[in-house]
Amino acid sequence: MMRMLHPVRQALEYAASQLGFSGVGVADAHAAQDDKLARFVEEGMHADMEWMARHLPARQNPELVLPGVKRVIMLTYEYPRQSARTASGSIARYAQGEDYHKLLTAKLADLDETLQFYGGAQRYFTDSGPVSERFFAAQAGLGWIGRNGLLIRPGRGSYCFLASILTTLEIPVDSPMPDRCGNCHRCEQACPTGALQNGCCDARRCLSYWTIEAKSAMPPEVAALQGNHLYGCDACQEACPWNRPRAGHGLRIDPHLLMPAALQVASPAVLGSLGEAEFSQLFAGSPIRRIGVEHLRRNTETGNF
Ligand code: B12
Ligand code: SF4
Ligand code: SF4
Repeated sequence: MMRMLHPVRQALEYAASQLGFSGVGVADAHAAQDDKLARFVEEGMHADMEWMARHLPARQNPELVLPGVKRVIMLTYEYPRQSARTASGSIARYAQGEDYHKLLTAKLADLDETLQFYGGAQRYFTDSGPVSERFFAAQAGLGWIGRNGLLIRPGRGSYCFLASILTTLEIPVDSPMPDRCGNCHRCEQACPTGALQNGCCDARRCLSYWTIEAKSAMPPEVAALQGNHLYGCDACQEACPWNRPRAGHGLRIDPHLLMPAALQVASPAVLGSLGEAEFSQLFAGSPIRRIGVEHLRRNTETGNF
């Protein structure tokens, strides 16, 4: 029997796929959230990302973000699966090409227009908004949250961005799927710094935090474990059997997200000696530009390439 789609859902799915999104799910904006995020902040696992404490009330109550909100539409967008290990050391897959914040925000604006046509008021975000994206993606049936803390999709794995649209439209919701990590603990075992515990990543130990977000210098005990991680870390994703080589086969990867040749050949020594102007030129349009030349230099000094 043919599945009858709600008209807004049908329009949304069509527009999202035209824009290159690989998945769409809908969650109840008022779905009960647990206290993991509050505990994360209380215990100081957010390190110096003080905006996480500021965002807490809004994350726990989407009504504060968009009055009258009914649904959170969650979207996935694929990023390259192949390793971004180059002469430069290891760069997290998501960050090898253009900045996804800009790329996806423009696409979300298009989807907002589609939803306005149906009478909806929307707010949309990717990463930087006060929305628990992994929680809502799991609620929207797009996957489950693995022991590495990431959203994992059967057959597709975790190499994707998440984006969210809060809407006042009452679209039918999807159902969450069961956790399929089973007895596997490979991500925890593969984490170079032991940052993963009880399905949560403690930013105070995470290389992604220290090489991207941290304002202060990496402590020596973490630096000793940095290895060749120049920017971000994918170790807990690389270890995951759901990211096996054929996962996501046939899914389109946006060419804007691939690493430019100039970065492929730059060694850590070269990157560590860049001046402001050269840094801005090499990383124009890249998410790496946000950390600034000083932080990149620090990463080249503490790592082992
Ligand atoms: C802060 C942040 C970080 C910090 C802190 C990491 C962390 N512990 O979350 C740092 C800088 C370290 C980081 C690193 C990375 N990040 Co980050 N990060 C975020 C951000 C902005 C907030 C995450 C957050 O609030 N964490 C705190 C935890 C406690 O809350 P949570 O994520 O909402 O997840 C909890 C709940 O969902 C709850 N939960 C789980 N299941 C269930 C079920 C039910 C029923 C309930 C009630 C609750 C519940 O438990 C979860 C885990 O504790 C999100 C974007 C966003 N706005 O959500 C991106 C985001 C999570 N990051 C992302 C990525 C890609 C990464 C990296 C892989 C980047 C890299 N390669 O270097 C690493 C991976 C590290 C890891 N294993 O988590 C993606 C994840 C995509 C995906 N497939 O899941 C996101 C969604 C950004 C995006 N828009 O694409 N990140
Ligand atoms: S990103 Fe790296 S350091 Fe952070 S939890 Fe994953 S494996 Fe550990
Ligand atoms: S490595 Fe294993 S435990 Fe970790 S997220 Fe993947 S399936 Fe789950």
